[in-house]
Amino acid sequence: MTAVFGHLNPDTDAITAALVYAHLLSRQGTPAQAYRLGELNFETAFVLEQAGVDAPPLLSELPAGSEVALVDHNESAQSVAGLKNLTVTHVVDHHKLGDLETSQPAVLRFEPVGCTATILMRLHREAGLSIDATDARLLLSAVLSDTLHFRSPTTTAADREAAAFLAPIAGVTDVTAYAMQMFAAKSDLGDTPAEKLLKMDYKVFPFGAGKWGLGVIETTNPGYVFGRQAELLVAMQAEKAASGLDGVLLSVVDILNETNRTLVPSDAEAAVVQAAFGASTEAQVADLQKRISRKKQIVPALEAYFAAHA
Ligand SMILES: [Mn+2]
Repeated sequence: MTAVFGHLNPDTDAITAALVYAHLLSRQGTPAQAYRLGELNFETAFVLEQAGVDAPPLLSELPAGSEVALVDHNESAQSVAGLKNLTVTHVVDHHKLGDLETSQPAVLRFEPVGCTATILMRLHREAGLSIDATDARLLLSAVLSDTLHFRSPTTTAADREAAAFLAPIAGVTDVTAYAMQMFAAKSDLGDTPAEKLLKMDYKVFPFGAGKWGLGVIETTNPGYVFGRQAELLVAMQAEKAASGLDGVLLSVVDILNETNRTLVPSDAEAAVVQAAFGASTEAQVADLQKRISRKKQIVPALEAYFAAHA
């Protein structure tokens, strides 16, 4: 049984891609089981409830040599502990290639599109396989989530085509209204502890000789998040110390206005932010303006900075 999973601190794409790819692999003769590497965020919980689908089980540890399929990630820092001891048989991803190593030839499908779901839709069509209403809803939800309803600069024509193809199969007649429901669910953060808010959409990247943690909170209600700024900065400092990181940033992305104001816990990060983005930090907040994509706008600028200062 191949274990299929998306990245740590999973988002909607990571969860739905695992579910749909496990289903596709099984239909193609490779028995597979979807897993998750963390708690569902509020948007993903809403999506699964709407689709009438249970969350995949939490993956803790796999015996060495177990066959795994990675979706929506490929870097070991974002994957299950001990990935190097597992047999990666498949990767379907839309992120930059990181430190991926395989012990055997593997099926690799990478495309520079806005969402893993877009690639999964193509895999079905290339195989001549239909997509049922449930899988179509899961995939559509992931497209809307990852592209922020086509607002993100990561959005491609292929993502728009995928959504247009999937919506009627999913029975979603008003895609905009459904996207707004998803974003409302995502923004309803209640009394979630600050440490959890930081980690909800959080990835660790190797930069230069060190590692940085980059969190994002995509919300229609940034005022709520900034109301908790002091707690979040404390949580960021604590995570930096606990995980031995060189820097931590938390970007608060206003989905509707397409802006990014980023929390900066110390002068060390502020100096890098100034150099990499030309943005000054005032009262521990840097205005990164229209840079709303971690993948396309935040990580490349930081990589370029660290490459130049190695
Ligand atoms: Mn994704």
